[in-house]
Amino acid sequence: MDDQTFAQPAAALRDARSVVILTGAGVSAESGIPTFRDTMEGLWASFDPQQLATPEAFARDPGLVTRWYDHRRLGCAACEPNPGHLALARMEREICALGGEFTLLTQNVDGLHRRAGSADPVELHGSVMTWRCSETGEAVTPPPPPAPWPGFPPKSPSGAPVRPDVVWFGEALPEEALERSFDALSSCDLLVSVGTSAVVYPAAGFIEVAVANGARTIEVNPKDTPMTPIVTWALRGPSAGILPLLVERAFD
Ligand code: BV8
Repeated sequence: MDDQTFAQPAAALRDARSVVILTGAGVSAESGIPTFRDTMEGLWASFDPQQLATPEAFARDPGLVTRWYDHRRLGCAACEPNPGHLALARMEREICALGGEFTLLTQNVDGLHRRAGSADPVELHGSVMTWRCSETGEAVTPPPPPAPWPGFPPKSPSGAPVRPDVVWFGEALPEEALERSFDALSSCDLLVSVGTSAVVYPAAGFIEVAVANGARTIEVNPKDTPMTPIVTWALRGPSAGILPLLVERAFD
């Protein structure tokens, strides 16, 4: 990718006064966390994430579903933020130092943005690091990684199965996450979409909302997505390579 490719998006980032970032599983790919569209490895190769990430799957087989999520919890805990996560944390500091507003919306449940130093990521789809009683909603703390739950499904003090604090297909996103998202989207002048296939709603629709509100948009992804036709700039490549270059070009 030649230097000229970054000139305009970097200038737009430097001049932006209200930035929204939307990330998907691709931003964590270079940390070693498989994306949803990668074939899942090992034991999970024969399962479809969209079949496991539902309340129906949990009701049908809470043991299998919680075993899958605990495998992901420990996998995420063993991974480190990559240069793409770190570049987003620097971008936030630079924009805020210039008096601008910055909101990071993530579809990821791996906790890597917070570990990379992002101040207050909006976890649209929750977190695999925290779990709760499936009946009372009360928090139930999992064993500290690398220890797995002792048994599956884990049970809460009330005896009900414990579930991960993630949003499953068919479940509503947290009210506060939606409010913060639409509040930021209503006034943003630049949205950067990173590592998302842009097929899961309502998150994918946030890109259309930003465009409709007059924001310019940057898409960072090795491949085209259904939103590519409406973005201002498409930066084709892995985010761990692209994001540091974009941030350096804008702020160094
Ligand atoms: C809702 C948490 C309504 C769990 C996730 C029928 C019934 C019910 C709902 C629906 C329905 N039909 C449609 C819907 C809506 C549904 C939906 O959108 N379905 C899709 C499949 C059509 N949405 C929902 O159900 C949402 N809720 O609508 O509620 C409602 C309202 C009121 C009351 C009740 C209900 C909830 C959706 C959230 C589901 N939970 N995750 C978990 O993690 O297990 S979704 C999960 O999949 C992720 O969070 C993420 O959102 C999505 C995967 O997308 P990506 O993150 O983009 O990852 P993906 O693998 O797809 O792509 C990776 C990308 O990275 C690729 O583009 C690739 O090119 C790129 N990449 C690869 N390497 C790199 C890279 N990019 C950069 N650098 C690299 N190195």
